[in-house]
Amino acid sequence: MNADAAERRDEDCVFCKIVAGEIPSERIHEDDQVIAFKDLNPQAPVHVLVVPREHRADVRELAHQPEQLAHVVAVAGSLAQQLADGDFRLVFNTGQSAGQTVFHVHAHVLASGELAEGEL
Ligand code: DGP
Repeated sequence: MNADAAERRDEDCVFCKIVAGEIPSERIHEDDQVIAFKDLNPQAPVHVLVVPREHRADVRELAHQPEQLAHVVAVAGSLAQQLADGDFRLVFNTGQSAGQTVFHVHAHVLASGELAEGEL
């Protein structure tokens, strides 16, 4: 874990534990700012969560770090290109009444999973 993520860790947060490797996940991307892994309960053929390493409750808090927010969107786009035809839905459930259940900001990347033209 990088130093910033360690500083911003919430001991009770399931996604902080996934970031730290203490809970297993099917990771498909990681870099110094974010990790991405398959959702436990997929709602589409491709359903990946892009999660900043640093603990922030929701996208309203992440908006104070615009570079990190832009990076989340860029990673979502490149995963949709890699895993589907490039088109995707990007969902940030924000707040309990909007369906947020894990209060560590994450972007749901939902896509059809169809291969891009020319692949296999
Ligand atoms: P939300 O409702 O927007 O807070 O979405 C939380 C998502 O996180 C939900 O679709 C299920 C997923 N999830 C919760 N716990 C785990 C876990 O331990 N592993 C994985 N891979 N996904 C999880």
